[in-house]
Amino acid sequence: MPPEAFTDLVVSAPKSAAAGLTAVAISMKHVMGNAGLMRGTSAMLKLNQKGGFDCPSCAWPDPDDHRSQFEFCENGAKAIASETTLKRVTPAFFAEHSVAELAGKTDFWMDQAGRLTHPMVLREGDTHYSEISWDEAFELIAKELNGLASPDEAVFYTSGRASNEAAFLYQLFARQYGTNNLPDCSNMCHESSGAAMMASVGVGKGTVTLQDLETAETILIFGQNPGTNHPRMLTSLQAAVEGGAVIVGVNPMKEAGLTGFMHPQQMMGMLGMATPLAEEFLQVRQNGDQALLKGLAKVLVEDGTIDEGFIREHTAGFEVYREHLLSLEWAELERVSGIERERIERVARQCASGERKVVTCWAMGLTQHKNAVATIQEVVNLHLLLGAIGRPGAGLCPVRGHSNVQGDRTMGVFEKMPGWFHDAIDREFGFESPRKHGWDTVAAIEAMHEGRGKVFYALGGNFLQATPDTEYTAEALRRCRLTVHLATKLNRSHLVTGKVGLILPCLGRSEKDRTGGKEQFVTVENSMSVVHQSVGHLAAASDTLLSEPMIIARTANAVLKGRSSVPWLAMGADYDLIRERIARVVPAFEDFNERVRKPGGFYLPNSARELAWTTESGRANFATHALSCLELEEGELLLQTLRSHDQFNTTVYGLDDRYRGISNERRVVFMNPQDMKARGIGPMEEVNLTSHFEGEKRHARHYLAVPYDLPRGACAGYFPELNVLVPLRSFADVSLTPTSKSVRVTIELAS
Ligand SMILES: Nc1nc2c(c(=O)[nH]1)N[C@H]1C(S)=C(S)[C@@H](COP(=O)(O)OP(=O)(O)OC[C@H]3O[C@@H](n4cnc5c(=O)[nH]c(N)nc54)[C@H](O)[C@@H]3O)O[C@H]1N2
Ligand SMILES: Nc1nc2c(c(=O)[nH]1)N[C@H]1C(S)=C(S)[C@@H](COP(=O)(O)OP(=O)(O)OC[C@H]3O[C@@H](n4cnc5c(=O)[nH]c(N)nc54)[C@H](O)[C@@H]3O)O[C@H]1N2
Ligand SMILES: [Mo]
Repeated sequence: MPPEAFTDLVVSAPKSAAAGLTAVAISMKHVMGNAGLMRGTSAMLKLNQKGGFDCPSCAWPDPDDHRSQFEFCENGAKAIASETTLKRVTPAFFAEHSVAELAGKTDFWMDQAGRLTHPMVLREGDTHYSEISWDEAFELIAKELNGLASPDEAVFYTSGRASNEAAFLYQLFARQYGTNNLPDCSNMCHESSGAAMMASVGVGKGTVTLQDLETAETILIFGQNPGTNHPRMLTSLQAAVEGGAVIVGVNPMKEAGLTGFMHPQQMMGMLGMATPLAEEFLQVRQNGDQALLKGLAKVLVEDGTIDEGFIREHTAGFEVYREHLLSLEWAELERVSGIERERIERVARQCASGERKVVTCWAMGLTQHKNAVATIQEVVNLHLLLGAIGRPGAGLCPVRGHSNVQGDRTMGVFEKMPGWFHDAIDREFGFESPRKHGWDTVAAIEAMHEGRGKVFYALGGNFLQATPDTEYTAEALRRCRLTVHLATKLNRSHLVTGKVGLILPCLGRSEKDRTGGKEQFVTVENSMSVVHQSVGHLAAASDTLLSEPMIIARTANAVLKGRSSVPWLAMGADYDLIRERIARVVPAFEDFNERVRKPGGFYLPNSARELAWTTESGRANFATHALSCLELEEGELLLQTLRSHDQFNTTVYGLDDRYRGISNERRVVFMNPQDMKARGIGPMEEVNLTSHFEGEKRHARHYLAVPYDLPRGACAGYFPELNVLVPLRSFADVSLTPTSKSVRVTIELAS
């Protein structure tokens, strides 16, 4: 596990606005520092442009028509800098550093080491990785996979950066090999949103476009930190504010990106003036959103400002929901949400004002709790009461994380795809895919720990660091016969291997892909269901790299030799052939090759947006759940694990969290000053954290306590380090998403 040394914390006042000139300076520093002047500039100018490549950072969409020359943000720049770095992790690097030595380095150090260049193997008993040829690597995988007693002993993980083409080939390979064990990062991310929305409105994706957001009258932002994680969203929020929208931020932390925004490309931003954003900021209690949402809905019902026509025509379950709302006590809603009735009434009346053009955005602050699905269904309930769905300027906006996490699902990366999808691939490829549901992330970890999962193959990501219960997951991976990682950069998952470990290095998004001797492009789907091209322009980091589709195709070809009629190698060498198959299997992808070549790509249809309800009831469902909130025991605090400004998930770009006033340290825990006082903890004093779950205790030692404006009982620290505290079996009802934002902890002074 990473070292526990401090790196010299400097704390200053948190910022009240995001972006501005500092952001421009910092983007340039990251890109130029890492990639060199020419490589860096040419990468940035192609970013998110038609004919350029899709930013490998977040999934926020690009404007349909008015792209500026700089369609990127500070954190996109950091992602590009990290990928286009001139440093290399070569066979010589691995000869110099043993695996044990590498495991003692920080995640930040590993990212700084540079790009992986050669396929590498760590054989049983070896202390160092050594080079292996591509052919030999594929043969090794084939031998292990074909030696398993059942295909269900293999696990195929996907991280959300994989292209549609790679994802489609990958799930096809796993299914023809014979398993649905396809866990993905979505299991830890927006699974709760998908599960909630599918049951309520029949689709698991957002129903709005950028245009809707920019023309909304009210925008509710729950549990999201756009200034850091979706900075380009701030441009749309600013446009909405200029059009008269009221923004309501709901968050236990006063995030800079919610309270103000300085646009770096505009003079006002240069001068350091912020456009005020959240007009109403509700500092909700940690996990208190469900109560707040019920309060908003109760006001609408009691005021009689609901859309009765919409409810009659489109919905089911209203009466039961109405009775439930009327039975709730205000005192209880105020206590659980931490927000006074008067403010809840004010926001509800804002939502009901004008043409009721309301957009609700949310991210991990809602999805990673035990009652996440119920809470998100409460968001949907609110929109159904207002009729605020499927109308211009109104709708649901789960803001996705990884740049193609939504597309990966569309392509069938899911442990439980519906029957029609299986029928379609069976018909297209002439085999019978398994129908038994596979393992999601949590189930896969348990299976590997118990010896039921024996081979682990990862299409990108950093499974060990991203998943809960780091020690337990590490042991699960060590018990495998083989672990395989398709990756661009070295990470900790590569250092905790099965008996044999393989690293297969691949091309990044920013790079020219000349697989099969021709210029290839890939496609992605953003958070608003636009499918478009991504074309890399830089020279490959190394001549030895293969593309993701080619690595998957060659894996499949080696494993399924003689057992498959799928033309793996031909598809791996020509992505048009993959897209032809996608067009025949995945709905709404007809003429994919032709349509995706049009600049800007195309929108996928969304039935809820069309007011067509593909639910069991054939209507949009009000979901009625009892009021719930995680109640703490005496002395406990509720810890959330979140992202700093200098990281992309488990990739750490730097040690600052600028907007929260933190410099040069990640080992911090943000606490309410009174909670600190009650424990005799002074500012910046060293503390130990213990998490509590069903009698089990987990520990994180040597953190510095930073007093912060948080509700009583809430505290916060950074993922991935604090994943050691997240219990594997603490997950959301229905979606099984780990409860990374609801960890019961006690904190005491380190002695
Ligand atoms: N630069 C950068 N961009 C990224 C990422 C990155 O790591 N770096 N990650 C990408 C990915 S995969 C994802 S999923 C997204 C994540 O984007 P976010 O969801 O914005 O990420 P988190 O840092 O987890 O922040 C969660 C927010 O929810 C708030 N919160 C926590 N608990 C609660 C609660 O109980 N109620 C409410 N209302 N709020 C709460 C936190 O205070 C914080 O503001 O970003 C994507 N974009
Ligand atoms: N405690 C806690 N845990 C969390 C979260 C949290 O908020 N709190 N958030 C969860 C969320 S929302 C998510 S999405 C997951 C993220 O989980 P993952 O997706 O598994 O993790 P990442 O850090 O995004 O993966 C980074 C690695 O991907 C590889 N990579 C980068 N680019 C490419 C590429 O183009 N191709 C390939 N093949 N590999 C590439 C690099 O080797 C890099 O080290 O973590 C989850 N875990
Ligand atoms: Mo995510």
